[in-house]
Amino acid sequence: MRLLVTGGCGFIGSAFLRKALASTEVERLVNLDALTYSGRRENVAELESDRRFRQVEGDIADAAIVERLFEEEQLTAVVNFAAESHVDRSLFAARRFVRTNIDGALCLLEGARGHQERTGREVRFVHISTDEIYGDLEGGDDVFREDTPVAPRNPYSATKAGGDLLALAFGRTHGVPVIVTRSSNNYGPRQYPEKLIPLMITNALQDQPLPVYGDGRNVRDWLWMDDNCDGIWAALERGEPGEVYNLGGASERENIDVIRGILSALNKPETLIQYVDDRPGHDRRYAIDFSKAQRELGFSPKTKFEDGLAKTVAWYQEHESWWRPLRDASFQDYYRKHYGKLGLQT
Ligand code: NAD
Ligand code: TDX
Repeated sequence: MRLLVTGGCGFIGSAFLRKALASTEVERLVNLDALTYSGRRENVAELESDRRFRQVEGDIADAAIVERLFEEEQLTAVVNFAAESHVDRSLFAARRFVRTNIDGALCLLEGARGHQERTGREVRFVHISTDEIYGDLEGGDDVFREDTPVAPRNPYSATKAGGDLLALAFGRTHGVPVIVTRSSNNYGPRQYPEKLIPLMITNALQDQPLPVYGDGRNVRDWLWMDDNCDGIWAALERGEPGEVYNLGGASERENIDVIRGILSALNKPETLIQYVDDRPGHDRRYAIDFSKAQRELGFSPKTKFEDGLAKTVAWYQEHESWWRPLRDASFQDYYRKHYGKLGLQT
């Protein structure tokens, strides 16, 4: 396999790169990453000595770079992780979400299609989507299935839905063997400390308040990032072109319970919890039926949430040098500037 991974300097992409390099099937591994605020070169540092690995700094929406990589590397597969990934940021800076999550996905699909047409060889294309494109579950026992209508409710999920549907359309209209995975919330080491779990851990480690949106009773399903990567790898190897696979963690939790778990693991007081205004358009509950991936890909989420959370807390405790520079003055400015505008106090 001659594989292009995009967004591999981010949280899930870097875990996937480590997994891919451990496989003898991979003859060449190229990581195209624009190194935005959430892309960290240090996340792939340990891989750079492997002669199969090539790191390229560039934008997935740049057609010239994408076409050049297909030519130079004679790629046979793509896994597209690159994205603007934070819902809160999409509330005040949606345009760059359109550029990366829609234009960027389109550019990679065009690149794969062009290469197939020039060489007559197929390019297997796994597009990483999200359960957020299904919208919201108001409670009860309902779950997202692959045939649940797509109904995104915030700018992030709307742009992810755009990329997802374009990918499926390219499979049908242009014969690119596209497979889409839609996973629930990932957690684990190296997640940028703006997302719920690492934000709460790093705030608690600094004895800063933990900002809980609304009543804290919104529910997310949590998937250990390496379990997600196992599912993505199986989709790359064995997924049926044109199909969508939900990947879930079977670990639904209310936010407030996740936060209490973090405080307890760090032996910090619950007085650090601070209820703040709700996120505009805050989805109430996500839950996912991943039986299709179990049946067809042999996927199963192996990591128990409490074990994964303990490992994550320990990682942030031991890797202050990784997260401390990310919690610097510009991070603070970002919160002051934008959260005020959204009516969120932190
Ligand atoms: P992340 O923000 O940690 O990483 C994103 C990476 O993409 C970064 O390395 C960044 O530099 C790179 N990137 C951004 N724009 C780019 C561009 N235009 N060109 C090239 N590279 C670019 O995100 P993550 O949490 O690792 O998410 C990875 C993927 O998984 C995303 O597609 C996201 O939508 C999806 N996803 C994430 C979760 C989650 O809980 N984190 C859940 C479901 C799906
Ligand atoms: O400070 C906070 N306080 C809070 O209560 C933050 C950052 C979040 N929250 C709540 C909002 C959500 O209910 O925690 C929950 C999780 O929030 P995020 O970590 O921002 O994730 P979410 O909005 O659920 O989106 C995530 O899952 C789907 C990822 O960021 C997406 O990339 C993925 O597609």
